[in-house]
Amino acid sequence: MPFVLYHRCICLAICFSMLSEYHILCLFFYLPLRWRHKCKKNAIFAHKLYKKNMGLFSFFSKEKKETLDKGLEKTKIGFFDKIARAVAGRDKVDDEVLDNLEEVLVTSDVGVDTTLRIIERIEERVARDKYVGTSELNKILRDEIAQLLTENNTEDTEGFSIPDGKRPYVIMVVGVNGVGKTTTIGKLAYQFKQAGLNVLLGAADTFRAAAVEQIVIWGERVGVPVVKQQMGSDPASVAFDTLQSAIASDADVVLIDTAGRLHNKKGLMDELSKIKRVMQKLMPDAPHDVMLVLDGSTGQNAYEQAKQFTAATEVTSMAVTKLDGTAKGGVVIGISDQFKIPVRYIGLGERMEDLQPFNRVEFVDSLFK
Ligand SMILES: Nc1nc2c(ncn2[C@@H]2O[C@H](COP(=O)(O)OP(=O)(O)OP(=O)(O)O)[C@@H](O)[C@H]2O)c(=O)[nH]1
Ligand SMILES: [Mg+2]
Repeated sequence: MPFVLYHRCICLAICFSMLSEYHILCLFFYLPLRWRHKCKKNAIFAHKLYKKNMGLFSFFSKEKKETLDKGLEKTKIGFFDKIARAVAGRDKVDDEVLDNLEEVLVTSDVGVDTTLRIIERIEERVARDKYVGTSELNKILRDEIAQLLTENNTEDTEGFSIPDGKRPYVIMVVGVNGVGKTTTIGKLAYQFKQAGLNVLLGAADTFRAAAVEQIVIWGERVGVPVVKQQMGSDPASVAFDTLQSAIASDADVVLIDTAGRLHNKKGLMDELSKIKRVMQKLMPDAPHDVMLVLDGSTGQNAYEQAKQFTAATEVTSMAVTKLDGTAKGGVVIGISDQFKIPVRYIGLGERMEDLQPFNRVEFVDSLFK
């Protein structure tokens, strides 16, 4: 044993032999106290960290809310203008006000069926409460629309998580030309990446050279790899390559871009089936989500597209884009009410941050704020 160590051991033994029972008792209590103090310090640190993160979280949700409010501004202005005109000079919600309100909802692209359901609910409420003043109409409308939408059996999803055993999770994005498919893919890739997921994009719109370029630019912007082939190559082959590469690289999510197509073009609709079949050779349950993108600024057209596209091919979710810059945002209410397929996302601008999970209560709140 080296001398220094030997010396220290001797000193420690002497010190210990000099300790009274009192000292040993103190040590016995002091150590746990010190340990508690350390734990407490850790707890304070953890609390501070939590508060800091909550601060960050509320900052993000505040920013999200602002984007939603701003994106729905035009719809809101148009809607309230019409409501103000519908109730002008009247104190009480009566048959005439309800007739006017029906017209307001239909002309705000809410859709006839959903409008009738909303009016029916308000009629019931007016009959129940006997006297309903027009000043309360906005609040009642907000309540009834929110209630109507949340009665649907699909749940709002805040964020995204990969279901068990579905990794890589494959989302194939479909829709007619120019509705915002590629842009939505870019925004989704951004969101997934922010959430810490490994994302891979497949440039299966091989119809135009610019389409491949566009998704490559999104990939660079977001920092996500893109699998591509030359323009004119088989989209199914690109999808196959993408999924193969995702499996090999242990990716979490795959987003497949497809060319815009009309529901009645049989050849093009068959191409979608082929893309699915080919991917299923690698992963029998792929694609896990077929997302239909609809351009909200086309109002009732978007609704018709949803009807026709969902009848022509299997669609499992929807995204409604371009709600900013349009007064036709009410269409989301009709689509969300009328279709069993959930609206998962809404597009509120061209920036990568401008896509939000569709939360029905938040949407209606923002509309009536
Ligand atoms: N203001 C606004 N513009 C959007 C939104 N989403 C997409 N766009 C714009 O809509 C245009 C068409 O978007 P794309 O993503 O190219 O549409 P696409 O469906 O991929 O088009 P094709 O591939 O030609 O069928 C682009 O100029 C986008 O910037 C949105 O939420 N708000
Ligand atoms: Mg595109």
